[in-house]
Parts: sequence; C-alpha cells; structure tokens
Amino acid sequence: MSAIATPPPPKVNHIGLEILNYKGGRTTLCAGCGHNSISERIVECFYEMGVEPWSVAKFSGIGCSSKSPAYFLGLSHGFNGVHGRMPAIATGALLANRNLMGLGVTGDGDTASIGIGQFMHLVRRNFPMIYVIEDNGVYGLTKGQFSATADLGSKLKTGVINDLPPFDCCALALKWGATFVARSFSGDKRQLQAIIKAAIAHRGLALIDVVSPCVTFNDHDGSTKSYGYMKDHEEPLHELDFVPAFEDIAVELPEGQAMDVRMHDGSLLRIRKLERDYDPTDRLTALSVLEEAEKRGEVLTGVLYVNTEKPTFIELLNLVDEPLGTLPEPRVRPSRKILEEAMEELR
Ligand SMILES: Cc1ncc(C[n+]2csc(CCOP(=O)(O)OP(=O)(O)O)c2C)c(N)n1
Ligand code: SF4
Ligand SMILES: [Mg+2]
Repeated sequence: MSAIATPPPPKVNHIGLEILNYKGGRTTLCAGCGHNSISERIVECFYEMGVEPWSVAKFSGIGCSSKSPAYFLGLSHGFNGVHGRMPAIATGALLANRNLMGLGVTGDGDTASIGIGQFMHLVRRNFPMIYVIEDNGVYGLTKGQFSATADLGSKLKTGVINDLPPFDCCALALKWGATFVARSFSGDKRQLQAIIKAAIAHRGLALIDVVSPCVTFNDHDGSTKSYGYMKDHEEPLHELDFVPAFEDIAVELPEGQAMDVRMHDGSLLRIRKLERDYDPTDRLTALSVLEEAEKRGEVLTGVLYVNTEKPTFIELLNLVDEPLGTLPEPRVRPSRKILEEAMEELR
C-alpha cells in the first residue's frame, strides 16, 4: 500500500503569513495594463517585508489606478475617495490613528490634474505615507484624454498633439519637501521592488512615480508613456538592492562600489553605481539631473532623493503616542477649568 504524500507546508514570511494573505480581489483592469504589475509588486513587497496587512490603510481617488487597491492587501483598511481628494482623506485617517501605515495609490490625473493642490500640501507637510502615482499620461478610465503629466509634443491615438508642458511630479515633490522621491517603470520588476521596500522602511512622505503604460489608450508610437518608449528611453540612475533589517546585513562592499543609505527601521538601501556617481541625499543634484534628462527625452529611474533627518508632519504636531481615535472621552474633552480660562482670554 503506497503512503499518501502530505503537501509541503505553505511558505510563510517572518511574521508567519502566506503570500495569499497579501492578495486582493481579481483585477478588472485591461490585460497588460501597467497598473496590474504595480499591484503585483505591492503584494510581493509587503509580504517579503513582513508588514502586518491589518496595520496598513490604503487610500485612492478615482481612476483605473485608483481602483487598483481592491486588487492587493485585501486584509488592510481601505478608503476610495472622490477624485483628487485622497490626500485630505489620508491625512484625517492617519492623524486619527498614527499607528497605521498609509499607502496611497493614485493616477497622474487624480494627482497632477484635479488633485494637484491637495498633493502639494501633502508634500509640503512631509506627511508620513507612501504615495504611488501610476503614471500613464492619460485619464485611462474616461477614455484616454491627456493628463497634466503628458509630455509636450506627445500624441494621442486620435492624432491630437499635446501642446502644454508636463508637471514632473518628482520635481514638484523634490522642490516642496518630500523626503523620499523615486521614479520607476512598471516593467522594471527588480528596481520597483527595491523602491517599494525602501518606501516601506521610510518615515516621511515617500513619493514613487511609476510610468505605467495604458495599453488601451496610450501605448502607441508618439506616446512617451508607452512600453516601447520606456524600452528605448529608460535611463536607470543606479542599481538598487534592499536589505531589510531582519536579514543579515553584515556584508560590506568595497569602497566606491556601492553607497548604503540606512533607512529609519535599520534596513539598508544599497545603491550600486552605474554610469555616473549619484548621491541621492543631494536634493539640488536630483532636481538638475531631472531637468537635464527631460531635455534629452530620457526617463531617469531610481531613487532620486532620500532624507532621513527631516521631521514628519505627525512629529511636528507633537501628538501623544496612542492613536487619537482610541483616546477615551475624559482625555480628549477639555476640563471646565480649561474652557473657562480660554473664554476668559477671549473677553
Ligand atoms: C470631480 C470629477 N471630475 C471628473 C471625473 C471623471 N474622471 C474619472 S477618472 C478621471 C481621470 C483618471 O485619470 P488617472 O488618475 O490618470 O487614472 P487612470 O485611469 O489613468 O489610471 C476623470 C477625469 C470624476 N470622476 N470626478
Ligand atoms: S484603460 Fe488603460 S489605464 Fe485603464 S485599465 Fe485599461 S489599460 Fe489600464
Ligand atoms: Mg492616468
């Protein structure tokens, strides 16, 4: 009689969860849409980093990209806001519970067109959350009109040419105060994984602008957000490795071969030199390399900037350690004496 083989136990991460625990619903986006690849990277990175899914709050606005939080981290909290208003909702929720990890996933239209004002204030506050822009240069959900990140001179399928200059969300984030700024491409699995993991380890606003082609409306010749254009014009600044704090990080590379940036949680972002020396802690250099690349029609990818020193908005507010939403009434209601003193000052 042959013994019945028992299946091997499922693979788990360092907090004992399977990758299944990090997945969401089945995607309803078009096959080949760049946003689907980004969802897959988010699942892998949160699993491999061992983040508790129930300690994450996902936020989005309106768009194909903003639908995508339904397709990852199904055990996390989530709020799908109105168009362009995701930052306000995330700010309120994360102020009410500072223990949650905020993950915003939105589009170039949601962020740079209707939502630009909200985005700028989030950046200016260095609000502690991860903010992913799934950037396809168009409003995919409403049939492919140009968004504010579409490059000057790029062409729609209908032949319409964009005659306005783009907002570069990375340049805006650098200028106004984000402390982690990266650009990647949905087709660059390895680089995007390292960037998302570093963003998880960062404390402050981590902006990741990911060129994410819309195969239905903006993947043709004449588009600068297509798979073909990215294949020919992506210019990685460096090669990235991420070593999480729970792994052995004793291996040191010889001087000059790599630069290590120590993240807030003790993990390392290891940056290996490619063609140029690039110091991602230098904000002005980041702004100037972006400007030069734009002139050459290149898309620079990698970690453009990291600053682990600047305080976050929540630190500046000097909040109590416990989530505000859990404080009992006697701790949030001012006493009669304090109210009377306040009234006295106003007399
Ligand atoms: C106030 C308001 N204005 C306009 C719309 C129509 N609308 C829905 S999604 C969208 C743009 C989405 O573009 P993007 O954020 O780039 O997402 P994508 O679909 O490209 O991923 C627009 C204009 C809306 N829903 N609400
Ligand atoms: S319309 Fe474009 S952005 Fe929307 S799901 Fe399809 S490919 Fe993606
Ligand atoms: Mg878009």
